[in-house]
Amino acid sequence: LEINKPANTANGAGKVDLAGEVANELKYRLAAPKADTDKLYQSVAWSVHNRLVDAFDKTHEHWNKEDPKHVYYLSAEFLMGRTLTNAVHNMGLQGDYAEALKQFGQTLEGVHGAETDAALGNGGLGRLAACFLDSMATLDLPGWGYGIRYRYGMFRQAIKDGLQVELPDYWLDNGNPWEIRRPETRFNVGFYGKLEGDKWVPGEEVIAEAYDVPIPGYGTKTCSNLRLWDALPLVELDLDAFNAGQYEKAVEQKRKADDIAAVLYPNDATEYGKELRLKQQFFFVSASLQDTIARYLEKHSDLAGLPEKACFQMNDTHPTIAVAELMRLLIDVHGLPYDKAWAITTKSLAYTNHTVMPEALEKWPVAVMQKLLPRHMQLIEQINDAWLASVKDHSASKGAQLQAAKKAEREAAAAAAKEERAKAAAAALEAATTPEEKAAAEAAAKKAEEEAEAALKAILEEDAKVDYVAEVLKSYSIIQENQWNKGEMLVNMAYLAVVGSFAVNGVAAIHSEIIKTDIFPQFVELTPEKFQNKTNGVTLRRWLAYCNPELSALITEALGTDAWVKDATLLAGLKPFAEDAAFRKRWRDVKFAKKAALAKHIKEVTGYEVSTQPLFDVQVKRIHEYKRQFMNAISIIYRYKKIKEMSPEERKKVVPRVCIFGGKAASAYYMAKKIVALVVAIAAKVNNDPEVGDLLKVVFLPNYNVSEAEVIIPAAELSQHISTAGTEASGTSNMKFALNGSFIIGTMDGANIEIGENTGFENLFIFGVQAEEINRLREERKDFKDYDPRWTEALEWVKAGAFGRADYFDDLVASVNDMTRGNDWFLLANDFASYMDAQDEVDKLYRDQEEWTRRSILYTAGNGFFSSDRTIDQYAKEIWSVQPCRQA
Ligand code: DL6
Repeated sequence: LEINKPANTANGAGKVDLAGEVANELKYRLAAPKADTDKLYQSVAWSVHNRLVDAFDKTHEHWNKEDPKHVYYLSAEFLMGRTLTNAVHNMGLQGDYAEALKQFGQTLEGVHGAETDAALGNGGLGRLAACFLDSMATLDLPGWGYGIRYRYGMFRQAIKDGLQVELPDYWLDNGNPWEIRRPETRFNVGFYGKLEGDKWVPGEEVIAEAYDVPIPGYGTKTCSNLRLWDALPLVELDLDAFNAGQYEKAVEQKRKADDIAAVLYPNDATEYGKELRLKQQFFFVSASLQDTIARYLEKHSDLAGLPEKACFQMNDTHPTIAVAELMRLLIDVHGLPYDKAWAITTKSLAYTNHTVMPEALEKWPVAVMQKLLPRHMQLIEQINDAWLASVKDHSASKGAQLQAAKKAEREAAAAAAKEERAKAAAAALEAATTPEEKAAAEAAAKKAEEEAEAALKAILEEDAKVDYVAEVLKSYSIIQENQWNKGEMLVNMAYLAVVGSFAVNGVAAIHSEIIKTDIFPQFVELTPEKFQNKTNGVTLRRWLAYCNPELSALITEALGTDAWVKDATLLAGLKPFAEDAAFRKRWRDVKFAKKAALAKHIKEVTGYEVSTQPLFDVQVKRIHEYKRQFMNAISIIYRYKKIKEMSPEERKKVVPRVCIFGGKAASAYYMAKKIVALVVAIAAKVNNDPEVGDLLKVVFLPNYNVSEAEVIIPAAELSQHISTAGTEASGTSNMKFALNGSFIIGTMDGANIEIGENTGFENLFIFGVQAEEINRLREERKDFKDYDPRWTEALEWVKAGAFGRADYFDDLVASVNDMTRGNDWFLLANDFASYMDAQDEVDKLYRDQEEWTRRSILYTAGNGFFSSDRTIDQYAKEIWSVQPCRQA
């Protein structure tokens, strides 16, 4: 059975008895006594696995023969979600498997839910990596992902007694049909130890063992690879120690290896957690680089040619130790001189920045680095020295310029002050009526002049002592002092990445500008050509075609082709249909069906019953103060309070809403956990208030993940992307919602701006201040007390304990409402009034369902630009120089 030549077409008719194959899997692999949904899912999955292996082998045979340049996407996160539906559809085999399943009285949709998500990621960054893999394969680009096979994912979120609890995510419990273990592909990775000159003798070693996850492209034979590493001990059981009764010591190596591949982002609140995180990063980077070099050397002998065959894209700072590790491998293992190694490294590495949040721009203490990776620290120092030497002249002239500019600025200020004084002295002289008064005025003026001159002289002398050249040079240094802990030196991993890469990119137009002006301005000055923008995108396969088959069918019917699944620009052809009342009715019917499916899901998961009539208003994303779920929660509290105060007549005018939240709070993130608790508490109160009924319901859906998103996004009518302007690098769920016809209420931040440009800003509910105003506002707000009364009223209610746990919520409220305890850094109070006004506009438009639907269609029609196929095509052409390599 060939992919994209399904058996039920003339091409491949009857080649494989799929039902028989499924039955074989059931009997021989699973030894299942009966075909329940779970076992049937597994059998189908194993059968699809066979197809994937075929496609994988053929693709790699072809690539092996052609030897094209590859891109290697190094990422600590891959948020893959479920595979079955995606794989079967991408390979064009859905008809065949549906047919096969009929013989078991089942459907593909029926077994789909039995699969556990592969949730090896935290949020947008990991899901982006997964979308990129889908697009690379679809575009036939030779490319692999590289990451870690976390045995317990990140964590499974549950709500217990109104609070988030974190549970292990046992996603591998039933085996994993989507991976191929490669015991023959193993590399040793060392840590700790000592340096003997330049020679590193690691004190601890683990084995990295490869698992391949085939990635089928859509509408192509290409099936690429995500290679994930598991960590194994060199010695699983130390028998001598065991026999000596030292049981813990006997399994110590195994325990240490287990820790490395256990969970994503172990809580780094402790020293051990921090070190483990760096250990994980180095572990997968080292294994991946060793692996690619080994494969390169199977065909080539001179490593100088590596950049013509391999490009490593570093996904955020997590894999940036690659700069030092590639140098180490080239110098220590392959015997290259430093300069040659540096030339290869800087031609092979590229870096994507995904955040401006200081806490997420990793900086490792030199002491930790020295202990865990002494050779790498030595190399980073060498890289830094060479780098600083190369910018010395530039720093000297920039320092001198700065010094001269400072002097000129001081002198200009002094001259202006002198002029003012002269005016004041003239006025005083004129006002003086007696000779004594005149003399006193002249003396005062003279004295003021002398004092001002002395002050200027003192300032200029102080300025002259400042070593501007050294300051400028310091701003370029990869190794910097910790500004919060004087004396501690840190390795700035983003700077290391910028210095070690040939390209640096942001992920949305505004973000790419902000990183140039605020994060890396000094580097931009030197090499402006290195800095690029690559606006994110999402795969339309998973995020429209497969998660919303009903809307897909309608789109295909309207456009007369399903080619939009691969060429998203074709969606623009939907625009005229927005004017067609009959089409609008069908569009609404689809949305209604998806809302009904979500309502059913909400009932199953939370027990809450929600009507399908109200506006479905959604905010799903990682819980973070900058994303401002708290502001949304406060607006809901206000809405609730007002509904309660209304007369029955007034209530008739209310636009009913179901407000849906989802998202995980990082386990050590204190405030984020309180935000989750507040939303859960609001839900408990509002949903049980008979006075409010269907006018307002609030839902927190626990354990937000890819599969949850696939149910939520198609049902959304309004989605919230309300980060403080300048803080959300891009956002990618905004693209998924828009493509599914959901309106956006949001700030001028991240990709919202480009979505506005594509959809027409008149169709978005934009509010809040602009990114350029943020710094000034943060300064001004130091004594800000002029809160919007709606804000104060709602917050007072929380403080008064209307939602219980008043003490527990106290510091959450204080963080935005009490300048002595928090400074409302993310400007919630500031943006609240315009947010509420935008919400009123939403209600107004929702009352006009025809107009609402018309614009909803324009969202889908307008946003084909946000296909990850477009993004990946740009990366391939403008950064990677990787060409498609397609089988005939
Ligand atoms: O680029 C993918 C994704 C963006 O869409 C989000 O806006 C951004 O927050 C996320 N970045 C990260 C990095 N860490 N932090 N914070 O997850 O990347």
